Amino acid sequence: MKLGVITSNPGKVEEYRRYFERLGVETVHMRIPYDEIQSSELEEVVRKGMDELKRKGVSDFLIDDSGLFINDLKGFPGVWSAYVQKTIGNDGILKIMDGVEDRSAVFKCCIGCNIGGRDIVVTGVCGGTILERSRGTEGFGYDPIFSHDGVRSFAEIPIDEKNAVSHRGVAAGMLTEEMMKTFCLEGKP
Ligand code: ITT
Repeated sequence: MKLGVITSNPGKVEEYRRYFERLGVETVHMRIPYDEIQSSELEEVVRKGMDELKRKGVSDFLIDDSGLFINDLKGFPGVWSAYVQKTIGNDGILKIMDGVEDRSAVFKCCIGCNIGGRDIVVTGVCGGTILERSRGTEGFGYDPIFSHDGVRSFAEIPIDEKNAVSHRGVAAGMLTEEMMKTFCLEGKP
């Protein structure tokens, strides 16, 4: 089975490749542009993106819209995570969070997958905290400032460990379960 991973983010591609290879699902990176509408819901962005890609004749693919939701900032940067990462970046977030006591945050990942003519949309979450300073060189985006265990940042752990606990790994597990239910695939999520 082959699944196109449609994204501009090579970090996501590698996480999906590592997740799905042990299940015997081959992932292929595809760069097909689609509109990411402005919405307060990740799932709406994903569903609109899937519709556009299907209209273009693309099939057997997944797309992913993710975001970091910081509780003290009322969910900011949330659906604006890509823009905020490109503009103020992790240093900007650390500045805003300077002196803030409640450092809890949630990463969310909504995956939309079109496979065998069927659409599956799932959302995975991972709770954690915003660290006081950037740490680590692995991963991408907000990984250096987010910790799921309060000790190490996502940029300090190997991909397989991140996949085992992350929003994307949780969503990929939900997707795999749905795929197995639908197509009786062998293996475990
Ligand atoms: P595509 O939309 O092309 O897939 P993107 O990087 O813009 O790529 P998102 O909109 O889903 O992806 O991501 C919003 C931001 O959140 C962006 O800056 C990402 O780098 C960041 N992000 C997403 N998942 C992340 C993760 O697992 N770890 C750290 N940062 C992440």
